[in-house]
Amino acid sequence: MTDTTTHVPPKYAPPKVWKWESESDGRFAKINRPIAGATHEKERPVGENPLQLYSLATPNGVKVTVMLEELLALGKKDAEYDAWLINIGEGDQFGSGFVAVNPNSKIPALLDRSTTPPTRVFESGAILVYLAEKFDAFLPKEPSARAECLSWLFWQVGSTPYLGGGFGHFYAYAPEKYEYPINRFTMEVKRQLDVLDRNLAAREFLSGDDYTIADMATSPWYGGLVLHNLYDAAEFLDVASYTNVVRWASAIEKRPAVQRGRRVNRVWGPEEKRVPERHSASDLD
Ligand SMILES: N[C@@H](CCC(=O)N[C@@H](CS)C(=O)NCC(=O)O)C(=O)O
Repeated sequence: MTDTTTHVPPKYAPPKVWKWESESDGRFAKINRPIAGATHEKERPVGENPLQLYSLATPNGVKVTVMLEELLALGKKDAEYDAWLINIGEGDQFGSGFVAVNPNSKIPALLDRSTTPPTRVFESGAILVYLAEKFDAFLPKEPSARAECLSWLFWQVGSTPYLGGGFGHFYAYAPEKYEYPINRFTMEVKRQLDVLDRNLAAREFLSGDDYTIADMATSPWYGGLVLHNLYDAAEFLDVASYTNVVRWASAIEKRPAVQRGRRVNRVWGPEEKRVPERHSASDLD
């Protein structure tokens, strides 16, 4: 990302060695920590299905529940899953059982019990690739098409932290509004939207004619921005001007599996759209 700095912020002089002020304010102050590892002993629940998902219906979580619902819609019966709620606001991601599946303490995390020994997968991009390979779906096999799909998948994984952790944090969540970081991350997010918009001008989906894991990873974030006023920023970012992104996100959102996946592990919004845990298809029917 290009640095557009022209001045040094006047007030804060970093100390020689940074110290953890656990009393700091801000929306995530209670869960942000400078150390990894579990904070408490807590067993991880395990259900009957081959796949055990530990998650929450944030955009990163929805990527995986959409993929699982898409696989089930294709008739891949072994993609049946239990989706357990990890409430990150309450610190569930720091329980010992969860940390054993994801040492990075972030949702989503997957445990595949159909392998011996069970396979743990963390990082949403890695989970999507694992499921795509296991079920032979939504990731092209031909090397050039596969490279294009993985390029867009990795683009999402590398780019979106500037949207969420950068723009979203400073524009929507930071206790005070600072022009410098908001300008910096707005510039980058608008550039990312333009990258997507130009790509989607010539293609139906991110990597070509087919809907793939690259679209599943990217649409919950940038679709949220252009269709659902994510971070209350639709007007500020002029999202309607990215017409190809709007067209692509709207088409994806109409898919029944996407509608289903978005409800899993959701504990906010309209009551009828909340499915805190999912253990069988009937939880969503
Ligand atoms: N790169 C990770 C990011 C996952 C992530 O940031 N998850 C957030 C929720 S969207 C989380 O669990 N945050 C809890 C925390 O940071 O303590 C992925 O793609 O899986």
